Amino acid sequence: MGNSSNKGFSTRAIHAGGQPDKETGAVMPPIYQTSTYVQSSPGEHKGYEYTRSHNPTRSRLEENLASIEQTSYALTTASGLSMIDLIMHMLPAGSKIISGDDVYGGTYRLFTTVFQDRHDFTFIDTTDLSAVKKVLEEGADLIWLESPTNPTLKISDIASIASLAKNTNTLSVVDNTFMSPYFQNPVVLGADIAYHSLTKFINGHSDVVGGAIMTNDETIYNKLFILQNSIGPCASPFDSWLVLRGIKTLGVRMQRHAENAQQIAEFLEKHSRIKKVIYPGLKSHPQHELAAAQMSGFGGMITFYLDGDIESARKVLERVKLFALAESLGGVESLIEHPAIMTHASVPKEVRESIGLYDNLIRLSVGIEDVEDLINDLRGALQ
Ligand code: P1T
Repeated sequence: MGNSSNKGFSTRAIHAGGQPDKETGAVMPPIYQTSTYVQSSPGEHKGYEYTRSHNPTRSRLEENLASIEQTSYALTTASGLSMIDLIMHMLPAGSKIISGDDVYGGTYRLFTTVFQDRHDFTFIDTTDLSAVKKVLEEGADLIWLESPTNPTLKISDIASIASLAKNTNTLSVVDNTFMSPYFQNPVVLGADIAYHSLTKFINGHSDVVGGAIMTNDETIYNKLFILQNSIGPCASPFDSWLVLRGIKTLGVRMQRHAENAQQIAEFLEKHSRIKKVIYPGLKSHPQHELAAAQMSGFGGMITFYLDGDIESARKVLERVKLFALAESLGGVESLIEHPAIMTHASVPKEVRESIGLYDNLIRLSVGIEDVEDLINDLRGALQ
């Protein structure tokens, strides 16, 4: 990282891991698109043997990610879910895992299908501190928080939960995908691991699928590195390079995502066809004060309930022109989606409805286009 560790966020985002190439002076890092590395004698090499274990482009990305999340270590994988897979493999069989009850549908599916026979999962509302305290005191090996949650944007008190977890020897992991390291730093707040789907805001251009963890704990990093190398879901050199490039504009992108989302949330809150808008930056959000305290901005995600049924929701989703009807989030372009049919279809209907994920719920990933155009698009679709 050179001397950028004491610098501001965007300076670190642009420079960490970005030292000019020693051989050529290239200002942008080379894409080391190689699977293997020559050895001068068996076992004698320059630190690189095989790209599943190490790759210089990926090392630069990991150096950068640790810097922007303010941790000592970062490790990447080829998708967000494959990183969760490594974390679940890191725990001994029979571990007790507490998870927020409103997590990304794919995370829920991984917990309740692939790992349901290996570990013991309990899903709770992690916004309820006394409920969290109770389950932690009963004994747990890991607590998995998403804050804000996907898609109902519930905010959990990261510092308090991390401190309760420390007292009970429970590992705390925070899925920080929705905020990105620009607006929230879970490890600085006391959590053991910050987790990200790099696919979203960090890369920011909807052209890579990737995952990462950042931590100060060397033992956790080493265990996950061994699993990454043994199981093999490594991020490719080209994807690593694209994410490294995307991160350079993370600060300005997040500011614009949040400014646009605030205006759109306020527009929707006044609209007669909308029953309820959920956005952490609205005073009406149940954890608005907590959000303002632990995040430095409110992000680009908005969820709203239409005053209508699934058919009215379908019409809105079909009528938008600028918002693309698509899964995923966090790119520069605005996306709209229907969680019950799309991203959270793997969550059973009764579980979905118990957490407020009804058929009239629509999720927006607000991009960085001109906000007037986005508002006009929504106004037209809601007419
Ligand atoms: O898609 P992948 O990179 O494997 O990341 C999974 C993931 C993890 N955590 C959160 C909070 C996520 O939102 C996701 C992926 N989410 C979507 C694809 C979505 O549209 O919600």
